[in-house]
Amino acid sequence: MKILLVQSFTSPEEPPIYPLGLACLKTVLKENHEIYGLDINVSTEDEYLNMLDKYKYDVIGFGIRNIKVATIRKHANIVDEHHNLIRIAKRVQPDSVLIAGGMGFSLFAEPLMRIYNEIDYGLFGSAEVTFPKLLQNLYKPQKVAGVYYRFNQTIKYSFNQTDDEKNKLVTPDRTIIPVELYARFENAYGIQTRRGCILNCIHCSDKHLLGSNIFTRPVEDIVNELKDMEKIGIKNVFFADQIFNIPYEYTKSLLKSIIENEIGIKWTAWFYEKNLDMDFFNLMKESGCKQAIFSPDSADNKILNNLRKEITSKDLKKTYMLAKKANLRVGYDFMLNAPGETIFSLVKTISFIIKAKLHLGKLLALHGLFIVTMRIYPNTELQKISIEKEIIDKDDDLLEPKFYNPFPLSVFVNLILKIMELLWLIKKLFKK
Ligand code: B12
Ligand code: SF4
Repeated sequence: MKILLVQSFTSPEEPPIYPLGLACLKTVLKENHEIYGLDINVSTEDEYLNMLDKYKYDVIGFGIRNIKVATIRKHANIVDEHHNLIRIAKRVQPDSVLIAGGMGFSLFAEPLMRIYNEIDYGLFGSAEVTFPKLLQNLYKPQKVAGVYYRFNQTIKYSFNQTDDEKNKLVTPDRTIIPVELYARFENAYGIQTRRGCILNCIHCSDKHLLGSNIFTRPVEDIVNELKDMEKIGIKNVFFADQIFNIPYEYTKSLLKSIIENEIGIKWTAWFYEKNLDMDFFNLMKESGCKQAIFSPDSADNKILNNLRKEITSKDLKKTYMLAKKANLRVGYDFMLNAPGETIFSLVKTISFIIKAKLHLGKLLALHGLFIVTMRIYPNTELQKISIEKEIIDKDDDLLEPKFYNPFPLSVFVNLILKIMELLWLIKKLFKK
C-alpha cells in the first residue's frame, strides 16, 4: 500500500520537534508498504496539497501529538487546525482510508472520533504493533487491539493492547522527514531508550497511555543510533523517556557506553530525585548532559505524599547540591495548588525555588522553571479526586482543559502565575 503519514500541528507556542513517532512507524511499515511523510509544522499548506496531489494513497495517517495544549503562557486550541488538515485530505483523496493516532489523540480518542467524522479509524497509544496489524485487517478493525472504529453510526473500541504491544521499541527511520529541517530548534530531536513508568503520580496520563512497566532498548542499539545521529549532524538530543534514571543500573551502563564510544552529542532528560549520587552526576556530566530536569511538583512533604511522588524535600535538596558540585544545569517543574495545598506548603515550595536559585545561580535559569497548575487528564486519580470535590462533572470528557486549582488559594496561585508570565515576557523582550 501507499501510505502518507502526516504530523499534524503541535503547538503554536512551542518550537517544532522532529516527529519521532512517525519515524518509528516507518521502521515497522516500510517492509510491506511504500511510506511517505510530511510534518505540517515545518511545511506549508501548499506543500501538503502537493503531497496529496502527487500520488493516490491507500491510507493517510495523522499524528495528533498535542491537543489543546495549555501552558501558563497560552491556551492554544488546535482541535480545529487538526480538523482542517483531515478535511483537506478527505476532499483531495476521498477514497483513502483515514487513520488518526498519536498521544494527544489517544487521551481524548472518543470525543475526537466524534468531531473528526472523516476519520475511519483511530489508534490508541503506541502503534508499532497495532498499525501494521490494522493494515492487514483494514476492514476487520474489531480484530486488532486499540482501534476506534465506526459501526451503525456509533463509535466502537476493539480491546486494549497488552503492555508488550504498547512497548515494542524500534530504531526510528529518520528518513521519513529530513532531519535538517529542525536544526535551528531547541530540543528538536528526541531519542527513546525506554517506555513506561513504575511510579504512581496522581495526575499522570502516561500510565494510562504506556502502562506501569518499563521496557528498555538494548544499550548497543541506542549507542549506534546516537552515532548515526552524530554522523548526520545532530548536536543535541532529548531523551524522550518518562524517567531517565529508572532503571538505575541500566542508565548507568548506557552512560558508560556513551562515554566509551566518545559520542559528542549533548543531551537533556527528565530525572527522578531518588538514588542520585556524585558518581552518577559525574557520569551524566561526562557523557554530555547539558541539563537535568526534575519534576518534583512540590517541595512540601505532605503535598509530595498526596501526589504520591515517593520522595521527600531532603531528596530534592540533594538535587541542587549535587548539580552545583557537578556544575550541571538543572530545571524544575512545579504544580501549584495540588490536593491538600495550604499557604504554608506553597511558601515551602516558593522558598525551595529561591534557595535553589541562590545556590545554583546561573545553573538554574528562568526557563528552567516550569510552574503551572495541574491539568486534569482522563483516567487519572486526579480526575477521581476532582469529581469527588465537584471541581469537574463526572461526564466531563476533559477535552476542554480543566485545572485543579480550588478557591481560595487559587487567587494567590493565579497571581504567582501572572508574575511568572510577566517575567517570561520581560526576558523575551531582552532577548530580542
Ligand atoms: C519527550 C516528550 C517531550 C519532549 C520532546 C523531545 C523531542 N524532541 O522529541 C519535550 C520536552 C520537548 C516535550 C515538549 C512538549 N510536550 Co511532550 N512529551 C514527551 C513524551 C514524554 C514522550 C514523547 C515521545 O517522543 N515518545 C516516543 C515516540 C516514539 O512516541 P510517539 O511520538 O507518541 O509516537 C507513537 C504513538 O503516539 C503513535 N503515533 C504517533 N503518530 C502517529 C500517527 C498515526 C497515524 C498513528 C496511527 C499512530 C501514531 O505511534 C508512535 C509509535 O508508537 C510524551 C509522553 C507520552 N506518553 O508520549 C509527552 C507528551 C507527548 N507531551 C505533551 C505536551 C503537552 C508537551 C508540550 C506542549 C509541553 C507543554 N509546554 O505543555 C510540549 C510541546 C512540544 C511540541 N513542539 O510539540 C503531551 C501531549 C498530550 C497533550 N496534553 O496534548 C504528552 C503526551 C505528555 C502528557 N501525558 O500529557 N515533550
Ligand atoms: S514520574 Fe512522570 S511518567 Fe512516572 S508516574 Fe510520575 S508523572 Fe507519570
